[in-house]
Amino acid sequence: MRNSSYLGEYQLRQPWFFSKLEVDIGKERGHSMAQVGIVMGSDSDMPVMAKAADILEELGVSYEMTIISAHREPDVFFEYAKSAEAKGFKVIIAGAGMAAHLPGMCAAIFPMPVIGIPMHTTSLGGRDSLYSIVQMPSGIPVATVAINGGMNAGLLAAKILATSDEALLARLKAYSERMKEGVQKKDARLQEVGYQEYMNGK
Ligand code: RP5
Repeated sequence: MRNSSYLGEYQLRQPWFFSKLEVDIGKERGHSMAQVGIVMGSDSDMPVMAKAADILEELGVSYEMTIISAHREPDVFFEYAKSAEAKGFKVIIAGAGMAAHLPGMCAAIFPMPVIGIPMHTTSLGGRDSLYSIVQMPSGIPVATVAINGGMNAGLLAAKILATSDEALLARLKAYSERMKEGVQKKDARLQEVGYQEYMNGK
């Protein structure tokens, strides 16, 4: 079973006026609520946001993925942000590009951590998104990852949750160990064959 919410994986376009009802139905059926809300400003952000979902799946963290444009549908956005705590989210990962207000506005409303992912853009190379997300005023923090940093956003969300979840912490440590072994394997091959054959074999 995948770890997305019981309402279905890669949940696109959620009618938020149903969300309270869904939370109640979920509780009655004994389903666990998604711990992480993944929200993006457009489906053009999906390839980057999918990387956050992928690592959460690998680590066994439940999430719910949604497309909501803070600019094009502000009413839907406000409903999402206002109901996020009641839905059981502990962290929101919000990705957006250009004048990227979605993460900051999530942080203005949602009382728990918000992680922002600035999207790469064609006109300004993602600096527009980065500055829009990282330059938050005092009092409203957004933990901003690198431009297109979907995977690190997912990992950071898992690490936040791991502060109160020992099993998840163990899975994160095992993940780090696998990463280390991967690098060591590469170096062992480099030492064995030299850089020229290493490059040819890639
Ligand atoms: C932002 O505008 C989205 O997050 C996206 O990165 C950018 C462009 O959106 P589309 O025109 O591709 O829908 O709100």
